[in-house]
Amino acid sequence: MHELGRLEDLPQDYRDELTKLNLVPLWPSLRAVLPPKVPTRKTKPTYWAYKSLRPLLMRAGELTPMEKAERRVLVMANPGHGLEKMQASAAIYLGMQLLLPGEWAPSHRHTPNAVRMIVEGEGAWTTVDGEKCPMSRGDLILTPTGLWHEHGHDGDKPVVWLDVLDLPIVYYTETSYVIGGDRQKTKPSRGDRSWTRAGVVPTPVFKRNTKTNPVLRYPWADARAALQSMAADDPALEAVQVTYINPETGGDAQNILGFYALMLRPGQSLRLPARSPAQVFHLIEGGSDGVEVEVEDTRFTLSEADTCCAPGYTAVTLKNRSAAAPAFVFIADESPLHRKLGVYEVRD
Ligand code: 1HN
Repeated sequence: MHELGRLEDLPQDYRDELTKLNLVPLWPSLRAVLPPKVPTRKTKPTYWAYKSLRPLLMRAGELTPMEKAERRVLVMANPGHGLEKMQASAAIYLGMQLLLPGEWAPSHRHTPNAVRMIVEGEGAWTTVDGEKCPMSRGDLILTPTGLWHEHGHDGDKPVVWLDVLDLPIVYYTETSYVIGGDRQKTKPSRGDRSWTRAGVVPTPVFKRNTKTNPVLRYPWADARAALQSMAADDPALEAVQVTYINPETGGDAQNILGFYALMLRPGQSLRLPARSPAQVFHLIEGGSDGVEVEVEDTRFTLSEADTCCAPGYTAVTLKNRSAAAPAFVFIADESPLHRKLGVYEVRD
């Protein structure tokens, strides 16, 4: 592709006239917005060590009371986008949230979709749309768009979770807003009781709901058990992975971001082919040596509770450095969004 004319090639009076009329010549910027073959990605491979982040989060617990925070979160920002943008990738927001014993994060609802991956502690809960969801390490709790949610904590030690939201893309489309509310009345669990045992549901069969995902909490014990039986049943299976789905539709659990749990066998190395969506990796459980993540010429070693991200259109290789123990990785990506936009690609 040949070089196009530059802005500087145009006479100043012409450029001034265009600016006055809110006009811009396309050709000086065409290659920037439409680069050949591979998109320009601001998303840089970035790593957040829990060991470094945790003390700062605990300090936030001393420095800022809940009334002054509403949500006490340290945002995990990708420097490629600029830290102030609070983005891990084009569509993914990541943050670590702290709730101390007895604290309460007030009820609100908003347009971005959120999930929480519980990292540490017991005794906290999130009430989503009136359903009280207990939080334990590795559980995935959904707060889909528009649903009321609040967090509380009846335990005696700090609770920390990873928030994953589609906030950047919702904000970009100028559709991001929040509504504050009162403490929710809790109702008996719906999704949790109705859906965690595959193939059987309470009698009489509850009302079908094809609009929203009926599952709000995916217990880690169940996802982990599924991975272990998959690995045991088929020793030749390379990618021992489950997708968090909406059981009503069989589709993704959420509209914009996709969520998965991957088991790496002891010593296993797994190459994930280059695909268009950016991805986030969070180590739920690993052996003592951690999981190595290789993204082009960048390499991170994830210890338990560490998180990293990779841009789209790049292959990622994961290696479980433990020869003795399996490793369990939580993955979030932009696949549902890319499929809906029609831009989803696997490159190799
Ligand atoms: C939010 O509502 C929560 O409810 C956490 O815990 C993080 C980041 C941006 C916007 C809304 C929560 C958030 C958030």
